[in-house]
Amino acid sequence: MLLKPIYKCSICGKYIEEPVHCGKKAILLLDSKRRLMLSKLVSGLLRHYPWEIGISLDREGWISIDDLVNGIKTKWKNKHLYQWVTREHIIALAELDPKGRFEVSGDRIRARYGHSVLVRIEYEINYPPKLYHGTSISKLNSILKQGLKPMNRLYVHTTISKSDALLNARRHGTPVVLEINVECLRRNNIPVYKAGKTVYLVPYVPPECIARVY
Ligand code: HQG
Repeated sequence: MLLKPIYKCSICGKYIEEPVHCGKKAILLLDSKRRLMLSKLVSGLLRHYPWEIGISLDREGWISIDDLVNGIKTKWKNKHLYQWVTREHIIALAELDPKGRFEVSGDRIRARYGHSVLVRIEYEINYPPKLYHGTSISKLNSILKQGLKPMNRLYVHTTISKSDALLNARRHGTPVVLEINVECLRRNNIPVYKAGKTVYLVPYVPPECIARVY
């Protein structure tokens, strides 16, 4: 994953990915390396292990941004690497996330998808024309037999972007991209939820709804 640095406009205060804004040099807020490490940590904490920094998510996955910052700086096992973190870094990270991984509302933040922790987020039902899922060739036989299951997460994660599916597949081994027949999901009364910019969640994809294997 390649992430651009995040800057803050010295005139209008907007968070941006370009070093110049409003005709002036902007202030560097997060370089690429810090942005990536903070994004991975916050994703992990809000999806899988909030207790590692002594916080718990509410029913809908929310946590106060101040509690998150404070927990990272005082309780995270590698806290010495994160003493620079402020609430502004968290807000900028969430606002500019390319996949819409995070949602900020007032003083709170939550992950939009990816959870293994039990949360109930109300998503909009949305059946796009096509969906893809990236996985590895070693899992293919089992998937074609049993369908796509959420495994350790609350939902099966799919995407409208074939290239995102391929990127995700590469995480798992020899990449395979599955095309899902969305009409088939609808016929089977299986809901599809829009969770991120390109990420859609499905409780289960039966084998007969897997249309093609790339
Ligand atoms: C596989 C990234 C055997 C499934 C991505 C996958 C995503 C089966 C693995 C998000 C199976 C679970 C989540 C079956 C499913 N038999 N294997 N019946 N059913 N599997 O990591 O979808 O960048 O929990 O194919 O873009 O890879 O982090 O899920 O290989 O949206 O924001 O079980 O993570 O988003 O793996 O990735 P994961 P995922 P972020």
